Amino acid sequence: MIYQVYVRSFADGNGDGVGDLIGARDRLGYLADLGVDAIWLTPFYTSPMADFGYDVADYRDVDPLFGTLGDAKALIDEAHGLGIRVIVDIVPNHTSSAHPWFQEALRGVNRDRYIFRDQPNDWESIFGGSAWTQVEDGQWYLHLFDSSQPDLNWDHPEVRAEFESVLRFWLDLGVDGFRVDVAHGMVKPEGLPDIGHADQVRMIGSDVVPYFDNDAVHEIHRSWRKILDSYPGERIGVAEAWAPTPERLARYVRPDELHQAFNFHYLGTRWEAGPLRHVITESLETAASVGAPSTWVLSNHDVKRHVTRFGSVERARAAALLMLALPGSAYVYNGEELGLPEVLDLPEEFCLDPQRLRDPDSGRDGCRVPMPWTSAEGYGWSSPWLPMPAGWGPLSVEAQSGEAGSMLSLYREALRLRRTVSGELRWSDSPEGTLVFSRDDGFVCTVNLTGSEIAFPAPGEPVLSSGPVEPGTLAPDSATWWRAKVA
Ligand code: ISL
Repeated sequence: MIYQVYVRSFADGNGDGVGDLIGARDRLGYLADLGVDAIWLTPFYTSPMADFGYDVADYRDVDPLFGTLGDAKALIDEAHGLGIRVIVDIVPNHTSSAHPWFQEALRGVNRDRYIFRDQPNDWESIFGGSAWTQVEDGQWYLHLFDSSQPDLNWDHPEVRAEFESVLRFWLDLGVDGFRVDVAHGMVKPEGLPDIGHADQVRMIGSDVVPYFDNDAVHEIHRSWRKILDSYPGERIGVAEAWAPTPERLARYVRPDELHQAFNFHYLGTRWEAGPLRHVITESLETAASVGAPSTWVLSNHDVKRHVTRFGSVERARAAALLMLALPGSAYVYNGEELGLPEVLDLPEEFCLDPQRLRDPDSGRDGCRVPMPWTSAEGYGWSSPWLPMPAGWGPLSVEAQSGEAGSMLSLYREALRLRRTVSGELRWSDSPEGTLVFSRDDGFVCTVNLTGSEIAFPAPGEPVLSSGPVEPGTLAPDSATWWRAKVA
């Protein structure tokens, strides 16, 4: 299991209200105890923070808000000492407008490292509005995200060489891999054709938008794979790619490309047996067709937390046992193991997500509220950068740690048992609204996705359950792990 540390909100080492690398290092013991195999650190590089670090001004340094390069090195080394691998984010589709290259471009020097044109086309930014901004001399530059995130020109050899060098910089420092931001972006189609579609942003993930999932992007991933493979140990690449279908997604994890790709089809599936079974089967088959593991994810810093998406803590508990029973790799977003809900009523003045600034209904602030560590007021934070709701005491790490039935205990236990589970997934027939599958050595997982009890004979001895276990029935919105006797 790979644990996503949203650095800003995970743990604060210097008491300034913003999470940082020292804070994360201080909590490595907690993560080891939870049972994580690796952590993924969201961007901590020098940045004006217009998109909370996904706008990088210096790819080889740490922003003072998060610490120093020495802190990064110490965190990596200490994690390794605990058997935890460290994956860092790399943001290759765009830089910050504060990056020296873009500052040069504004002065008319080496503009071709970015995408400047005399006339804009009709593309819209993911965050809303035109994807083009005009500069003083009349030219326009492309930014698929915020205007402070100009898109790089990946046809330029210097861009390719620079990122290869940045990869080597972090690999030399000891990281175990990269989460590749917008891995389906980077290469734009020849001639930047108009889309001519009125509702472009809603069409992302379809074949309609020509700026994502171009075939030519795979050549970059292949060249990165060669770099990863040239280092000792296993260094991995994880694609953040929003591909229209599982087949298209599987192309990012072909044997000579990246190792994993977040399964956003799974993340996007509602709490219903039929659609979930379909997406699980399809994802396993397509990943296996290229020899890659499936990679499951329920929450991250860009989407509404799944307690809120699914509508209840019971469902989130069951969803955790379902995900952690599946073959492949699972990603857990910090706070998910505490069952944190989306914070829906953040005061407007704190909400600075560029996506929300354009569209108040789509803000990503509510899933980025800091982790409650202690039960007392402040939850272990002094003036957290986003206010933390009243009533989160019982959700804190402190409160849940010693509580047998807590969400945290469920994750800990599931992660411990998961290490003993292997083999392919085999579906069994089961009543409507339920999912039942087995793995090797008699491991069975049952899930009831309905709001009613469903009669089902116990397939073995229960070993872990998200809800009550009654003989002969599956409790509403619950999942159970069983050990059947192997003949
Ligand atoms: O394509 C999308 C949805 O179908 C977008 O969600 C897009 O892939 C996604 O927003 C990319 O997210 C990543 O890059 C962004 C940053 O704001 C996010 O936080 C990051 O996860 C720009 O760097």
